[in-house]
Amino acid sequence: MQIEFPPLQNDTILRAARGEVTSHVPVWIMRQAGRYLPEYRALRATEEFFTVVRTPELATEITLQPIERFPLDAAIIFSDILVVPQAMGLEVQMIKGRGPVFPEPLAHPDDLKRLVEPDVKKELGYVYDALTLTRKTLNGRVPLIGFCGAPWTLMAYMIEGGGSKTFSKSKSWLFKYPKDSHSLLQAITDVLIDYVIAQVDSGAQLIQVFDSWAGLLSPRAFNEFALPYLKQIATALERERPEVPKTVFAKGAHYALESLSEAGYNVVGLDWTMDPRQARERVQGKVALQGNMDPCMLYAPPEAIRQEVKSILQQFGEGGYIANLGHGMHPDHDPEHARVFIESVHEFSQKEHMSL
Ligand code: 1CP
Repeated sequence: MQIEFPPLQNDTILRAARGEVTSHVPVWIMRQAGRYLPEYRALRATEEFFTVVRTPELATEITLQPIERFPLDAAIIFSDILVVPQAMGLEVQMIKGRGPVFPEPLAHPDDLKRLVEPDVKKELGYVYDALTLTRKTLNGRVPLIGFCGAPWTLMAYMIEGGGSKTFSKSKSWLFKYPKDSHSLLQAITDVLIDYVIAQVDSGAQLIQVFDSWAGLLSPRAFNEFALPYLKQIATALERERPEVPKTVFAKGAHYALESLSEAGYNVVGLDWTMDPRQARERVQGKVALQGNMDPCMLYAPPEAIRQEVKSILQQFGEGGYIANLGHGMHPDHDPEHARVFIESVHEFSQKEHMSL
């Protein structure tokens, strides 16, 4: 049964994702809901991270916090990529000052037996409820983005047990146990496909896949262990829910830009290390681009941020462009500097400014 939602009043991000020229460049920020916002910290002072994620009213409230503050062109559902490993049977704790920790990560291929094939409708139902409530509460102001982690990035966390500098345990699996690695990646992909389709059915209007650790792989390893699974997700979404645009953000994967532009996604997200003009040339108009201001630029004075935004907009040029940072907000960023970023994207990209 299809859920009825209020009509959308601002669809610029959806049209830009399809490559169109829009009245202004749409903008959102990765991690726009989070620790740099005092209202987020206030709520987190009394509620555990995963309690917030699992309580639709709280997840909706936090998703809307940056929307209430800033003229953003999209909301992203407050959740985490690690809810999928949780649903597959691994415990994940959020430790203050350290981030996510798996007390019992996958240490050896024998441990794959510990994973369960989840009933995603049941195990991740709280995400769908949060999406539906958020979409209704947004009341058509801006589109709602759903997301998941990419198979390789999730595998890396499941083996590493948390964040890591080198991710050498998970990378060594690829080379020591290639067959088991493929089984794990396929098992994760199967879950993700059901998961993102159900996100669309619950209210997500664009899906972003985060391959945060793609940059750790060699081009050859990426082509064998990351790309085929990213393609499976895009292909399944295109077949099942073609109306919803798809974005892939493979951080650090410079070498893969051409193949990512042919992987079935509408938008490719860029980190700040890539040159916008060269990226445009390399993707040959096959996809829209998203990004890519260095998050550390937000520590600069407002006028420097404005100049950087102007330059980035000029380098990306018109149409098929979604402004964002090259990675997420940092907890010590000043929210007013995020405002300068967002407002100057709008100011400098209004039609009458484009010719200046
Ligand atoms: O203490 C806290 O309040 C937790 C901080 C936090 C937040 C705000 C975590 C823990 N996750 C989130 C929310 C989150 N995570 C969102 C919300 C929506 C938004 O963008 O506003 C999203 C999209 C994510 C996705 C996510 N989680 C990624 C992919 C994006 C990226 O940054 O590369 C990754 C890698 C994670 C894992 C994770 N969850 C949290 C942390 C601190 C981390 C990184 C751990 C590490 O590797 O060091």
